Amino acid sequence: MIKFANPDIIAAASKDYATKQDTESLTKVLEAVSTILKEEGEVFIPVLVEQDGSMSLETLLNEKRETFVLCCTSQFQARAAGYETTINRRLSDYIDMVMQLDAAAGICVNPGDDYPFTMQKLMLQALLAESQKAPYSNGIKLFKGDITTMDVDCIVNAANNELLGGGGVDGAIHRAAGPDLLAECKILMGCPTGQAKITNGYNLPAKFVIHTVGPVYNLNSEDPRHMQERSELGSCYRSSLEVAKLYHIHSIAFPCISCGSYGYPIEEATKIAFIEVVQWLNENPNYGMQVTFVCYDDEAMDVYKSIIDNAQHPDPDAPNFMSLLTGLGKDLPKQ
Ligand code: AR6
Repeated sequence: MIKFANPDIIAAASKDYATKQDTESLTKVLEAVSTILKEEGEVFIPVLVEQDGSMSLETLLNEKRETFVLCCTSQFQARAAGYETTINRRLSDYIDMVMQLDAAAGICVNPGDDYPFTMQKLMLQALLAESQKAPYSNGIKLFKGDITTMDVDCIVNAANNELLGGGGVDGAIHRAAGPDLLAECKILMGCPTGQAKITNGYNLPAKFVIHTVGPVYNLNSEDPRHMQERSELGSCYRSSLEVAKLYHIHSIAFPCISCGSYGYPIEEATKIAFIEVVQWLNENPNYGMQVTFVCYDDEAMDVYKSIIDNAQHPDPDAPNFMSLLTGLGKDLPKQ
């Protein structure tokens, strides 16, 4: 079960602000609102249902007789304020709607609480604009070291079909995340090769882990181009990025999938990783995804660096994948 921020974090921060009344605690309330906006959290909006079935928003007036539209961070808060009938809307849609109401000066969050919090339209507009701009631009970085230490939204695990842990990077991730990760993996019922499934990150600095299953490199394959493995490995990168996007993830770190026990030659695997990632970034130019390729040792790092170097200084006789990368290369890091 993936946990998202609960809108009640706004209520907790308002309470703190009500007692302290300082800039730091005010900033925390605004950060909480911003988090809920970005995570597309929902609020409960008290409404008045007329006899003819039409609905109007519940409001209150402040001492300056300005009108504030009400919303609550939970059903409990709505009831505490005496409102039985509520509708659920994403906080961002609700603020959008309030911005269109000329008569409204702003919103009042949790009017029945001991610590209601009001926000004028100007502040709402700023928060909305901030939440709508991509937190990152698209980009690719290299990092040498242990993926479990990375402070990113999500790390990718090179797992096996059972998703029940293993050696290599899989073992390292399970050790660092703690036993809750295995417990969550058990309910996922495995994962087909080339696909990806997401869990929480538990004790890891990363909030999420995306588990993908790379192909085992078949040395005895009758296909000298290993097309099946290529396509499955490419699919690992693509599926992981798609799952990440679904969960509003904006920074993701990949290990060298299949390049350990599964035996994929690192030069080939690295080309596929770059092609898939650069293509995905170009298909999602405004999403804002920071991708880090994590190399555990110098050998892997040298291979990744040489790909970037070749893409930026293309050899006229370069193989096809290089020209593809060169054409797409605006997201590659500067050497
Ligand atoms: N951080 C970053 N990269 C690492 C780390 C780490 N802590 N540890 C190893 N690597 P592998 P596979 C690199 O074998 O080939 C597992 O048992 C490593 O140097 O972990 O996809 C699973 O359960 C290599 O470059 O994954 C599966 O059964 C890369 O991670 C099977 O192995 C991948 O090596 C999957 O094999």
